[in-house]
Amino acid sequence: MATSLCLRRYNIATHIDVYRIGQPFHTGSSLITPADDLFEEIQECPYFSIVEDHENLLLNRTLSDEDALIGFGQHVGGINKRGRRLDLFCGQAIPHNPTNWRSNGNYPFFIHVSHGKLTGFFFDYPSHIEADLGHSTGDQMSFRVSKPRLDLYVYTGSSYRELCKAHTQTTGRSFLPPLFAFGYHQCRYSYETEAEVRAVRDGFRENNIPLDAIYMDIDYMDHYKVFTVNRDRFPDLPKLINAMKHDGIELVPIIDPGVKVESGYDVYEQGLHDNHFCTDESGKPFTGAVWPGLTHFPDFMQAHTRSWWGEHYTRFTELGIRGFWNDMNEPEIFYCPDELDAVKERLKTVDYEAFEDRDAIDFLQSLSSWWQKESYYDRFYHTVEGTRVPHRDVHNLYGMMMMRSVREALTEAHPNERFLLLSRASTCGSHRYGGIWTGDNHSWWEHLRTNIQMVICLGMAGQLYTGADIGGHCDEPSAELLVRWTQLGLFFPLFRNHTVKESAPQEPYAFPEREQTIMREAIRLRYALLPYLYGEFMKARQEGSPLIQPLFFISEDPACLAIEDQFMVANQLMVAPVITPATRHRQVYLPDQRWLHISGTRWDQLSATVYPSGAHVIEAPLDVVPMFLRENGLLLMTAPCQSTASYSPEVLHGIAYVRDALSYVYYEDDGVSDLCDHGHSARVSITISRQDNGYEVSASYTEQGGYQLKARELALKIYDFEGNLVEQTVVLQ
Ligand code: MIG
Repeated sequence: MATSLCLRRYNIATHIDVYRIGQPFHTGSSLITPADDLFEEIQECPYFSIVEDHENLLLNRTLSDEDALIGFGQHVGGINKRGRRLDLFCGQAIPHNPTNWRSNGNYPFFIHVSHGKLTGFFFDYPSHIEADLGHSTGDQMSFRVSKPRLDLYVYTGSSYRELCKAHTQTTGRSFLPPLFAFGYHQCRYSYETEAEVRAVRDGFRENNIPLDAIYMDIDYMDHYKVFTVNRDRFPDLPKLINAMKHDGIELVPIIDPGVKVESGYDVYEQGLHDNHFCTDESGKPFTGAVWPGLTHFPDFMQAHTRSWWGEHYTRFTELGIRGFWNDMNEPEIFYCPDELDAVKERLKTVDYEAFEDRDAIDFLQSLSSWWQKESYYDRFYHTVEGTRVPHRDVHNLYGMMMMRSVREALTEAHPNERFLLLSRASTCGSHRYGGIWTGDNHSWWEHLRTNIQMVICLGMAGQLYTGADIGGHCDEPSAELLVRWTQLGLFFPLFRNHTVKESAPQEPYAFPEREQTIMREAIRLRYALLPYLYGEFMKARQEGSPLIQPLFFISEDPACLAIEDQFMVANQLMVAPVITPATRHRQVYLPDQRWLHISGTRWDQLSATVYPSGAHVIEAPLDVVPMFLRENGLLLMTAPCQSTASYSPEVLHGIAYVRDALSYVYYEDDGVSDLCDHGHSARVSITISRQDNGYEVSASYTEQGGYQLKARELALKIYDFEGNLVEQTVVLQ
């Protein structure tokens, strides 16, 4: 082991230090990467022992028995990943199994909890990190970084929220999603024709199930050529887009980065002509194969390529499209043509008579080795400011740079407008450009729990707009599983049902009356919760703190550290979803205080019961998702609409649980423009305090930048500490 390390430190702010090793690549994940000359050389890092091991860097730290390691974004392995191994290298990660150490997205941010002390770490590093979180040796965590250069951010503070804020101070705030992004979305691989898309619209509208978006998967394209539309299947896309908009539904097309090699195809020809593609060893465009067959991959590390690529999206936005999902951008590569050719050649020489031979059997077994080889990542290069950079060295940035390209182009083409951008691959900092879906999960009950854990850890890393494929991507859910998953998904920003090719229909209306009714009410509950959910998302975004939080964010009760199947939606509402089959009860842990248990199917017929702190078993019939409102908490709802296009929360229905006094700030903006970032929004400050003979309620609002508050009235159900109800209405004037 060599120890020629150059280790330096710079103190960015009281609670943020950066430790720099060698000359790190400027990833763009961090917005505050300090210049080299600010750093002072030091001998040791107080947090890790750091050694160079061949080409790698090894960072080790001893753990005490009860230390927790919390975070790491969407990797499988719980909220507390102590005892796990992770491979931080963006990759297609099917299935989301406990021993699948890869993930589509990479978030090397975590919080080390040790004897009540919290320290946050962010490895600003664009390639492979192997994290051993006490897996091989129970009392050691270690990180093996593939090159000896790195910026390690260290955050200190006394609360989880402070550390998360420090991380968003470093990596930026979430992008601004449009209001329609908070509606219910329906997807499948694929609605293949215009007629199918219309049928989905009809299915939702005829069954009175709210819907805001229908996704178009790869079959809408002409031979999977990116930025084309198959005219046989979608003869008049502009007309379809308008018809859907008329019904309050946005169409969201998929975009894959691979560009089909086909002479005469404009995207391919332009890419060749202007050197937009990643290059191989010899400097020619690198060829891999994905859905369209042979493809080249845009070099998103180049600024001119980013603006070229992003501009193509305006082909759709000019027709009214307001959202895109960007897939396959780890990038996923099925194969390289020479490997397939080699297999074909060998097949010609096979002596079929000799198939009993061990050799022949080995050969047959080796036949799939050409598929998705990791070594394909060693075959191409990016150009970064005139220098050739091996893809592997910047691998984890590909998805983020693709998103950056789209976001920047759309901001330029449509200043002030909001777009929903989703990505499959991502890393720290990606959230500035768009949100993510958590990749190809399965219709397994286990993935409900995984869904909660992923969304929580992503939010901690700043990635607020997330959700899993509801119902599961691979396989088919039972009616019960889909019901429970819909009841869970309704609390997460991306609320999207999606399934794989050739699976059974997974739209809620494809299920029997009983389950369909429950799902309709669950989706309506989501729309009813929009005043709370949307407002809290925007507040979380402004503060740079998570929206969906584990219980230990709001309670110091040490037992909360072990609870991974209950969560807070902002600071007022706790949810304890049912995540196991044939279950009609749920164990719930209520920390610190009394909670108001809210239960029911219809949003406007919720019952409320007071529970003391502690462990409880509560009833959770199939049509109920257990919710709890904290002491002095307020939950605002409004009558659900069929689409956010007609969202107008004039009457805010509040459930309040008042011990002595509560204060809450409700937030509203136009949902479509970025004017809210320039003060165009309204806030209502609500206080409710207990008096000898009832409550004193005050609600005063401020409108800024010319925005006019939609809310006109507050209709409150106020529960006292014992659960007695008083109704009170306040006009906002
Ligand atoms: O290799 O476009 O995660 O949501 O339906 C599969 C087809 C490619 C993976 C995405 C999934 C999408 C599917 N895609």
